Amino acid sequence: MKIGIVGLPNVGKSTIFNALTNGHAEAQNYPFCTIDSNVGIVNVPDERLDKLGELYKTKKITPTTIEFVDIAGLVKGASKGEGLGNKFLSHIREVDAIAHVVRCFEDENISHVNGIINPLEDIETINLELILADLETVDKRIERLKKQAKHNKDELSNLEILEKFKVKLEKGEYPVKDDFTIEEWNYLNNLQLITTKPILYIANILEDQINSDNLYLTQIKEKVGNNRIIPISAKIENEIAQLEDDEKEVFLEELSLNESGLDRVIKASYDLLGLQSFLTAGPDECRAWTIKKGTKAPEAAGKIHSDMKRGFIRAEVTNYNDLIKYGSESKTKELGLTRTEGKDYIMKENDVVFFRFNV
Ligand SMILES: Nc1nc2c(ncn2[C@@H]2O[C@H](COP(=O)(O)OP(=O)(O)O)[C@@H](O)[C@H]2O)c(=O)[nH]1
Ligand SMILES: [Mg+2]
Repeated sequence: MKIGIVGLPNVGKSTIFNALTNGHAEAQNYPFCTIDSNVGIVNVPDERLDKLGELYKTKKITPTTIEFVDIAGLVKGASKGEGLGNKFLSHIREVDAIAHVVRCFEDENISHVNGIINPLEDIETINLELILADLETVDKRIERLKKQAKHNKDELSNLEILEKFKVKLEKGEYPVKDDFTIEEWNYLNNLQLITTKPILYIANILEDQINSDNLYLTQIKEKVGNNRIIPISAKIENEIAQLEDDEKEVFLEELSLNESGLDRVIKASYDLLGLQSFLTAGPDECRAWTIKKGTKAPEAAGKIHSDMKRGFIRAEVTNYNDLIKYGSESKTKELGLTRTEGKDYIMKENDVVFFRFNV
């Protein structure tokens, strides 16, 4: 899974990217300092793995990962070639979801492209560029479909979907899933469009306002909805990223936070993308694997190895909480809490699984 971090220059994208990846993307006070997109792989925090590790006495803990890309160069007019122009667009097309960083911090030493902090206008500016980019893609495709529809009537219904989508874009409205049927949305989703990708907004706010009401934050919440916005302080996150795990907890407690903002970003991204994880556990390794919600057992087995999918026989499934509660697999088996599931089983959150397969 790949998430692209976008936003106007100097909003804190690279600072957040660095904190997320502990990496080396440059964070500097220049609008276009990150010319190439930076890619970083991040572990998805999962305390269940540590508990399973204790239970199975293994030190090998392998969390599942998310890839973040720091995408620079998005400014007003970018879809027409301003800033880094269309270069950013190809990077955004490749991601599964967008994390849109919005500047809510005031700092007179750090310039804002428009000279003034105005999160709502910033969101509009970026979203309009994305809309314009999609409008171009859609126009081209409509032209092509019109020609094809003369020979192939099936394309007529696709043409209708695209026309409906285009009407939205032309009004400057950001398309939302609810305006389309599932079939329509699925079709649109396969077209490498940008505005159909799930979006999460990250409000970068001042370090001393992280626990208080922030006017900007309230404004954004009203605009995009409560569950789409994650307030964080890039400065604090950067400090947290430098700490060891036990120091981290103390630091978070001092700030009256129970989780780092980045952990919240990662978890929210999971929800946003309709993803969940399942677990495998044993003396050799305890590991989390990412799947889409609704994935069936053989498909999930295929995440581990294609042979496991091909030769799938059954899955032995124990709920993580049962396993922790009763302390061992033999106990959950004895109590009938370890179930045998077949190929139509839909994986659930908190499943600890052992797959049986033929080679
Ligand atoms: N005061 C303050 N400065 C920040 C914060 N986040 C980023 N900055 C600074 O703003 C400047 C631009 O940040 P950067 O991450 O490079 O922005 P980008 O252009 O969006 O990648 C850098 O000098 C950062 O140190 C913040 O939360 N508070
Ligand atoms: Mg940057």
